[in-house]
Amino acid sequence: MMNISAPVYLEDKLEEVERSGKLEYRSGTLPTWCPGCGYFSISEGVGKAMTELGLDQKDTVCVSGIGCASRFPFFMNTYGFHSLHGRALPVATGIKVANEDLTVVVVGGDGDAFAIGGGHIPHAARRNVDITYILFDNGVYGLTKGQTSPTSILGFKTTTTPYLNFDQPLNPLMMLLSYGASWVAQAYAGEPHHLTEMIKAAIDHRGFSYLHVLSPCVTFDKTSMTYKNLDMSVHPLPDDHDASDLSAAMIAAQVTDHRQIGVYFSSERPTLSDGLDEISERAKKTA
Ligand SMILES: Cc1ncc(C[n+]2csc(CCOP(=O)(O)OP(=O)(O)O)c2C)c(N)n1
Ligand code: SF4
Repeated sequence: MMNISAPVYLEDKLEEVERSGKLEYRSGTLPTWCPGCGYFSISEGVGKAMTELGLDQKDTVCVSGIGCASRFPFFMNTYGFHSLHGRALPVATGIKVANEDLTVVVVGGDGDAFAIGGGHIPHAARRNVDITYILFDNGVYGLTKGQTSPTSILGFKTTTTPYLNFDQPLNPLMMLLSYGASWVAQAYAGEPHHLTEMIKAAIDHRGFSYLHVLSPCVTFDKTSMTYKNLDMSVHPLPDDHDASDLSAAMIAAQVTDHRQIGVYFSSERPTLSDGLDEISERAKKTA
C-alpha cells in the first residue's frame, strides 16, 4: 500500500521553530527565498551567532541594499534598514558613526556589492568602520532572474550570456585585503557550523570585518555554484595559515583550483569612530 505522508507547511514549521525558542532573532515575517536557497543557512547562522554572543536586539541593526540577499533585515527581529541598491555601506557607516554602541551587520549580494555598490567597499574598509559586512555570494543576480554578476564564473550560461560568460570574475578576497579590511574570511552556506563560528568572529572583531559566504542560488544556477560543485571544491585553509600575515592571506586568496574557508586575515588598528573621537577632543581643546 502506498504511504502518503501529511504535507508540511512552512508556517507550521516556523511556529514549531519559534516555540523551540532557538531563533529569538527571527521576525514574524516568513522568508520569501526559494526553498533550498543558501540564504536560509546564512540567516540561521546570523541568528545563532547573535544569540551566542548575547547581543541585545535593541542595540543591533541589520542593513542591506537591494536583491534577494538584501531582503534579510525583514526576517530579523532587530532594527533594520533596507536601503538602495549598492548603498548599504554608506548607510551603515552613518548608523555606526551616529551611535558607536550599536552592533551593525551589513548584508548584500555579489551584484549589490561589487557591481553598483563597488565604489563604496574600499572606503568602508580603509576607514576601518567598526561594522560587519556579510557578503552572500551566489555568483548570479537572483532577484532580477538570473543575469551574470561580477563574481559569475567563466563559461556560465545565463539569460545575458547565452554564448557563455567570458568576463573574468572579480576576486573579492584579494580586493578586500588590498582595500585594507582589518578582518577577512570566507565561509560556505553548506557548512553551517563553521559559518556560524565565522559570523561570531566577524561580529566580535573591532573594525571592518568582511565575511564572504559562498551560497548556491538553486533557482537560477543549475550548473556553476551549486551545492554539488561547492561540496567538492570547498576546503578549510591550511592549519598552518598565519592570519596575521597579509602577504600569506593574499597568497591564499589567489588559490583558484579550490575554495578555501576560514579566517584569511585579522589585524587591529583604530576605527573610524576612534579617529572622529580623537579629532573631536583636539577640536574642543583648540576651540
Ligand atoms: C538602481 C538600481 N539598478 C538596478 C536595480 C535592479 N536590481 C535589483 S536587485 C539587482 C541585482 C541583485 O543581485 P545580487 O546583488 O547578486 O543579489 P541576489 O538577488 O543574487 O541576492 C538588480 C540589478 C535596482 N533595483 N536599482
Ligand atoms: S532566486 Fe536564487 S538567490 Fe533568490 S531566493 Fe531564489 S534561490 Fe535564493
